[in-house]
This record gives sequence, C-alpha cells and structure tokens, in this order.
Amino acid sequence: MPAHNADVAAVFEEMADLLEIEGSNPFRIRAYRNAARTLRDLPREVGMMLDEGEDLTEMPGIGEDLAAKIKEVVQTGTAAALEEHRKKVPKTLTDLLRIPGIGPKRAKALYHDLNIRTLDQLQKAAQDGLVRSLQGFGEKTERYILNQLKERAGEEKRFQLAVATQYAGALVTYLRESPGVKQVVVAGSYRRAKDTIGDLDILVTAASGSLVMDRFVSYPEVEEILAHGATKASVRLACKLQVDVRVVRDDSYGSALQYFTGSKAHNVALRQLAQQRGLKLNEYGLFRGDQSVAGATEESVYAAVGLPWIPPELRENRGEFDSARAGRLPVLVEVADLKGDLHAHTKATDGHNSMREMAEAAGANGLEYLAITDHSRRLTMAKGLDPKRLFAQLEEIDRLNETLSSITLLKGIEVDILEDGSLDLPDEDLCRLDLVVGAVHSHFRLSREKQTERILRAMDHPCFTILAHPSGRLINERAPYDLDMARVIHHARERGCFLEVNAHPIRLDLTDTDCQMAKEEGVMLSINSDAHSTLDLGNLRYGVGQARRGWVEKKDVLNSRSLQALRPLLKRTMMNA
Ligand code: DGT
Ligand code: CA
Ligand code: CA
Repeated sequence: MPAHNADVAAVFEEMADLLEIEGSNPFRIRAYRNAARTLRDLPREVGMMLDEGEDLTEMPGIGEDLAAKIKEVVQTGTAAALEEHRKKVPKTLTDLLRIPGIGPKRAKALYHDLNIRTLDQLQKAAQDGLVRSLQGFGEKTERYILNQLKERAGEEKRFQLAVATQYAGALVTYLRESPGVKQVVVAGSYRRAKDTIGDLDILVTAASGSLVMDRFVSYPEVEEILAHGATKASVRLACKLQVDVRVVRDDSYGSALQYFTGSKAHNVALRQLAQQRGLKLNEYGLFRGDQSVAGATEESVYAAVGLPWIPPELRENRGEFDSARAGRLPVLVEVADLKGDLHAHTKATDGHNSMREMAEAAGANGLEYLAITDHSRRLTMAKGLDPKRLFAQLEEIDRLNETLSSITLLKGIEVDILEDGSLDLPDEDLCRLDLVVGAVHSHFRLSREKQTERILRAMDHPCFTILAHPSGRLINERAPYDLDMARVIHHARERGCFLEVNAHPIRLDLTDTDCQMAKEEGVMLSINSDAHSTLDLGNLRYGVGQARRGWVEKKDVLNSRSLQALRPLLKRTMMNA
C-alpha cells in the first residue's frame, strides 16, 4: 500500500512521541517532529519524488538518516525503528501523550501509579478526583485534562483540506484509469474549499457504473467497504477518511454535481426555488412532471430557476441567492490575482531556507514582491531577532535587492504582540520597516476583554500594518483565543490596518465568515503564506479558498496590488494614530 505524505508524517510523529516517553535526546525528538512537519506541508507526494529520483536531503531538516527512513516508510508503510520502539512502549502511553496537558512524565505517572490503560479510565479517575493526588498534578491540571477529554469526545475527526487534497488527488488519478470513464470530480465540502473535510464525495460519469465501482472498492488503500452498488459505493480508507463515489449519466452530470457539492443548506433553498416554479430538483435532473428541463450542466440547473451559476465556495445559504438574483455575485479573488506575499520567514529565525532561496522561489512562482518577516526577539524558541540582528537583515535585503531582477524583497518583521499590547521591538526599529506584521504568540488564555484590548492597542501603534493569524486557532489542535473579532475588524478600519488570511493549511485564519465581516467593514485582507520554507509558498491557494468562501474579491486583497500601488497603502495615514 503506497504511503502518502500524511502517513509518513504520522510515523515520524509517533517516533517522536515514543522517543519522548523514553526520555531520548531532545534534538533527536525535534528532528523527527520537524521532519513530520516538512512532510505534512509538502505540496507533492514524497513517493512521487522518490520515483523521480529526487534527493530528499535537499528538503529542510531531512538528512541522510531521515531520507532513508522516508524511503522505507513509503515502500513498506512503516519503519523497522518504529516497530522496535513500539515494542518497548505501551500504546496507552502514546495515547495519553496526545492529550494536551499531559507530557511524558505525567503519562508515565498515570500509567504506573494509577494503572490507567484507556482514556475512559483516565476520565473516570479524573472525575473521581484521583488524578489530582498524583505527584506533578493538581486540581487545576485534573480539571484541565477532564475538559480536554470532553472536548475530544464531542469532536468528530475532520481532515485538514490540504491533507484531504492529497488523498483525493491520488484516488482521482486511480479512478480516471477505470474503463469507460469520462469525468471524475470531487464535490462536497472539498469543492466548496471548506477548511476541513468530513468525507470525500466523488462524482463520476462513465459508460458502466459497475466497472468503476469494482475498481473503486479494490483501491489498495481501502480498509473497509461500507456499501457497494452499481452506481453508489462508500469505503473507509486506511487513513480513516471516508469516500463516497457516485456514478451518473452524462445528462445528469450537472444536477448531480450541483447536488453533491452542497451545501445541504444551499440545496434545500435551491430546491424550494425550483418548487416555486413548479419544478422538481434532485441529483438526476430538474423536471417538470416527467419531462427533464435541465441537468447536463450546473449552469443549466441554475438558469432554469432564473439564476446565474453560483461559485461553489458561496454555496452556504449565506446570502448568495439574493446576490445572484440581483446580479451582484462577487467576482471572487483567484490565486493568479496575488502579486506578492507579505509574510515569510528565513533561516535567520525558524525558517528553513535562506533569504535568497525564498526570494528566488517566490519569483519563480510569479510573485512580484515578498516581505521578509522573521520573528522578533521575544520568541526565543524561534531565535527571534533583536534590533541588531534585524538591522543586519535589513542590510542583507538591500544587498540582495540589488542583485534580484524579477522580485523585490520588502523589509518586514513578525513582531510579537506582548501581553499588554505593546510590540516586542523599539519604535525606531519598527518605523524604518516597509511593514510591520503583528502576531500573538503567548498568553492565549486572557479574558475576552483583555485579549481584545491587547490587540486593539497593538494596532494603535503608528507603524502596525497587518494583524497576522488573527484568531490564533490551529485546526484540530488549538481553539481560537477568546476575542471580539467584530471590534478588532472595526478598529483595523479606523486605524488603517489590515488583517491577514494566513494560508497555512493548519491555520486558515481569518476564517471564512470573518473574512466576510472584514470585507463588509471595508478592511482589506492580506493573503499570506507565512512560509517557513520555499515549499510553503504553494499554500497560498488554500488562503485564497478561504477568502473566496468569505466573498472576497480582488479589490479587497492588499497583496493583489502591484508593488507600486502597494507602497502608499503600507504607509499609515498618521491622522488617526
Ligand atoms: P462534510 O463531508 O461534512 O465535510 O460536508 P459535505 O458538505 O461534503 O457533506 P456530505 O458529505 O454529508 O454530503 C455531500 C453533499 O450531498 C452535501 O454537501 C449536499 C448533499 N446532501 C447530503 N445530504 C443531503 C440532504 O439531506 N439534502 C440535500 N438537499 N442535499 C444533501
Ligand atoms: Ca463530504
Ligand atoms: Ca459524503
């Protein structure tokens, strides 16, 4: 069974967990975690890179040893070293380690001193007040663990869009090779570019449904067949992602695509519109009595109810019908509209590539400018810049700009917003930059009032330009901090600041609905990669997807401006500041 990037990354994460429990060298643990991150973020399948004879050690953080392990996992699905460590460490311990608040020491205490073997047992022990009595715990920790366990129980596992994209891509390629296949398209939340995907819904047109279905259920990654008919089948893949496939006839393609793209709320509203015209709409077509009136294309379905085609990202029943009727659908921003990227890191802090490598990669991606925004000193873990190192970096940017022809580097910083809303570098340093990207990296648990005031105060700084990843959420890992986003957006408008749509697949922050709120308030957004390596620059498309879901048009996007048009926008009008 071929291993995808996410699978290889999972092997490395597990290695790191096991090493952590065993108390191994922290550098070794970090190396595995970094490699896992690199693999997760990789825009291409690492198996394919191996097939093409590429040298994996050219990737950030991958040396000879890790490259060999990647190859091993791709070829065998696992690594001998992992199996060895698995034998030594009980599985319960690694399960415990996944709960926020539980590190290796606490996991071992729970395992050895309380005999915890399952998460249910942990929950019961915490409810009974047994956990607090262990050394290294306390009442507060016990409560925290209990809350974490409850949150997890209520959560269904959804896949990051970028991860689902890898599984979808491989499967679509496979299905295209079925006999007699014409179209294969992924519909559902995937086509609507939602930030997370519950399951994949794939639509196929083919001469024979059953041949496609037979091929589908024999896909090597299928772990369980949930349903297998002549036109419908569902499976669960080994990675636990469920996939539904439907085969329809050519003349139903449009109505089936419309139906399976959803959302459900959009479909319900559309069906009502059809009913008002005496029409019946389902996945097979649009009918007046038995007579088919539309269905071969999505356009024909929408046209039959008097509407223009509506882009999938808008299909959430959040006002798209009114806009469509009024002929006022937004012309949504596209990846090709982006002229630059205003948030990127280099080796100077926690990035993997040199400034020149980042610049050349961005230029090769067709960007006209790239802002270098490394971390500020407060973030010691990331080797944040102090004024002296920042100054040296600015000189390097000047030097490099003289030799670069196709791209211009802008001088920026990702400065920490401190607990009181002040910024982590002196004013004189911030004010000589082209732009200041401010971000919260600490004190996530302030009260809503305090957190909001903190960010408003940061934006009051006359040199503040863009608020990075405004909500702070990490998908499936960390909830957003408590924040009054409406006030933040309003304040950004008053101060002439911008908000980021961070395109990293684990962030996608601002979220779609907050993008829409910003747009309505007239606050321009900056769709940024937050790249920590040249490969990350390819993530911009995910940020564009979220912005599109937020009704964002080219004119609403700061970095859709040419460099010439951008420069005056970066200069804050000091009137309000
Ligand atoms: P997900 O999978 O949770 O990320 O979200 P979706 O939107 O992909 O939902 P899913 O997979 O349950 O269904 C795919 C599409 O099928 C959905 O977007 C709309 C359509 N659909 C599903 N159930 C219904 C329904 O009860 N009524 C209507 N009108 N459409 C439905
Ligand atoms: Ca779905
Ligand atoms: Ca589905």
